[in-house]
Amino acid sequence: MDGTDRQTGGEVLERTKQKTKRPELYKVLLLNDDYTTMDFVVEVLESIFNKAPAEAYRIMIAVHTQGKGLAGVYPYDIAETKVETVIDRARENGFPLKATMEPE
Ligand code: TYC
Repeated sequence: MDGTDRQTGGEVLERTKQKTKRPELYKVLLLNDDYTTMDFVVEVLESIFNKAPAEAYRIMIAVHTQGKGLAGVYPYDIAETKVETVIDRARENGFPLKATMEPE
């Protein structure tokens, strides 16, 4: 489907734009590793994902024990920027912390 298919309806030929919509919202996930400090992950969750301290700690422990965890849900462009910001901040501080995004 290329979005230009003719659709017949009686005498009338219409060319209907087919919109390929990507999902509205994406989950941003943090991944566990053995080297990033717990304090740094809590700081990331507070400063980049606007979590309150207790919630940031809860998410960090969930990632630590379960391998990955939900940091937030955002429209595509914002999710992408959050992932980049996490990775940039981690690298600046010498940590291998990873973040990924997936459709909600
Ligand atoms: N596992 C890390 C440690 O024991 C802590 C950690 C938590 C690292 C969450 C990454 O996304 C992460 N220091």
